[in-house]
Amino acid sequence: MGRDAMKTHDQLSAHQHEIANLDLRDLIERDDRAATCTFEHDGLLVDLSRHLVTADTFDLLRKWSRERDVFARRDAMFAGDPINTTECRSVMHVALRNQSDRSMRVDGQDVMPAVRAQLDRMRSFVSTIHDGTWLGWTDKKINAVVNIGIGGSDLGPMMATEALRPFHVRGIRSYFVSNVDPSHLHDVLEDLDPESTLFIIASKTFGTQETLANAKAARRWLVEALGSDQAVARHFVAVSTNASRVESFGIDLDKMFTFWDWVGGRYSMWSSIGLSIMVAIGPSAFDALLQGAFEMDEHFRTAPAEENIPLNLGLLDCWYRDFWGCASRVSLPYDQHLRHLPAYLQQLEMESNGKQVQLDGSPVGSGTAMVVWGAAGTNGQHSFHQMLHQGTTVVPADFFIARRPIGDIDDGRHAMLVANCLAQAEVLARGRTLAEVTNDMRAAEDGDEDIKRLAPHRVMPGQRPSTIFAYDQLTPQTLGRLIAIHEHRVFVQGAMWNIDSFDQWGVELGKKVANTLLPTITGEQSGTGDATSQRLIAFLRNGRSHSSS
Ligand code: G6Q
Repeated sequence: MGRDAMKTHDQLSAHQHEIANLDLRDLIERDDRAATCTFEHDGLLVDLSRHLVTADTFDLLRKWSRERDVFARRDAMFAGDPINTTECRSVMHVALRNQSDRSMRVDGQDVMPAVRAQLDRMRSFVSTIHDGTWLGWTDKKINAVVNIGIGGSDLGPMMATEALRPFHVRGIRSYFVSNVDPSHLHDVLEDLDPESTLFIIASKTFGTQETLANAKAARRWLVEALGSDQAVARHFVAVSTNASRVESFGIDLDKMFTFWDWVGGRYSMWSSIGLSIMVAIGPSAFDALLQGAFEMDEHFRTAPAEENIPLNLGLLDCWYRDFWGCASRVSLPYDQHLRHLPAYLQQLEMESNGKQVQLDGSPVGSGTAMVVWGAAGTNGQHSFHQMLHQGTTVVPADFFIARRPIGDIDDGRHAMLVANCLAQAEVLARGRTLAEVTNDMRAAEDGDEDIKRLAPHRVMPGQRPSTIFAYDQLTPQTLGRLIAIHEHRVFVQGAMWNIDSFDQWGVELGKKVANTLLPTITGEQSGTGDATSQRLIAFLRNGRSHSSS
């Protein structure tokens, strides 16, 4: 860290000590709260009023971000510079949703013609599925699409497909198989008719063990049912960057949709990895998804620091991680369709920023990615929210809530959803003091003995920060905006910590070691793995006792 940044860091530390003594109840009532802590972008409200901050906090955090050159790094990303330094790659998922006529360059080459060409191929293919000109091997119309992929080739498409369920094209059901546990594919195939099922094999590398094993199993299932290898051509398409592996798997290249090494797996739902999303919602809704993301790219690229939503969100994350010691953040969509959002954000943030060294290889010297977790509300209220309210750890919370549900299905329950969402945020921030609990108990005519015994258990500490993301309806455009905000928020965190947010060496080592252990587990080889793995393999292969082996 440079000297200036160090000074600002010290100022922020001192400022944190001052803020720690302020009551969030008072902060919330301050007149400047709406001006300094709420951000609105075309119907999307990001409310940061319930954070442990003052206007000075934001000033200091933004100063710190100037010293860490966050906007310069952002500009380098948009310019196609190889900011993924450990893999020498550009980071250009923003090109995938560029709706302007600006060129986007990687190695001096405008990638927009290739991006648009792939999108056109996807649109034509999806239209043939929808209008029934693409038929299965026995000339049946396709009515089920199974995306086989894992990690970035699964979580984004699955989250978005589920989020946009009200926009699904009728007559096609979507399924996602990721786990190599045979039960996953088995349970999905159980309900499907091979004659009308299409598989999308989604893998950037086309070398991921789980995906290839599941794809082979799906192909066996299909060929056995339809009685011909040739059926594969009508029931399998691939999405990948690796044409030769796709071909050796047995999928013709005219059935392959491509993307590029400058698209990271967890940033790839906007590329042809989003084919399953497009099949589910149709090309124009997919365009709206891209449009929403593009709007946020433009906002992130051009909005001044004071108004920049991803910047301020990312800075707040660093504020809690670096100065309050918060190790986790909870994601609480009060929107059933966003129930997979926490898992998606978990990968986005933890895989991107779960790093320990800076770009030059030296230790970061502070905490990095928080543990991101969560579940849809109101369900979580009947479970882990207890810990959020009264546990000993402060967990900043993100709430997501729509102004109105999609379609004509409301009978007053949406108002309950809103009430619960706002109530949770309020209780987390305001808590319940001993005096308030005591008064309530007196009003309920509880005896002194009971009050003395029970009141401490009912006290809520409060002072627990949260963000509200409020939007009109969960449309494709809104989803695009929300996801792009989070991609850029994660970018800001990474820039502040000076780490490479776009590599994933931990994930890759895991893949490699699993491939090394496999032959010992199948019995083709022996002795791979460390002593503990070998004992466990003996137990798992033969049922021999762990200790006696
Ligand atoms: C994402 C990660 C990882 C990856 C999967 C699947 O950023 O690198 O989650 O997406 O391991 O990889 P393939 O798409 O290559 O099968």
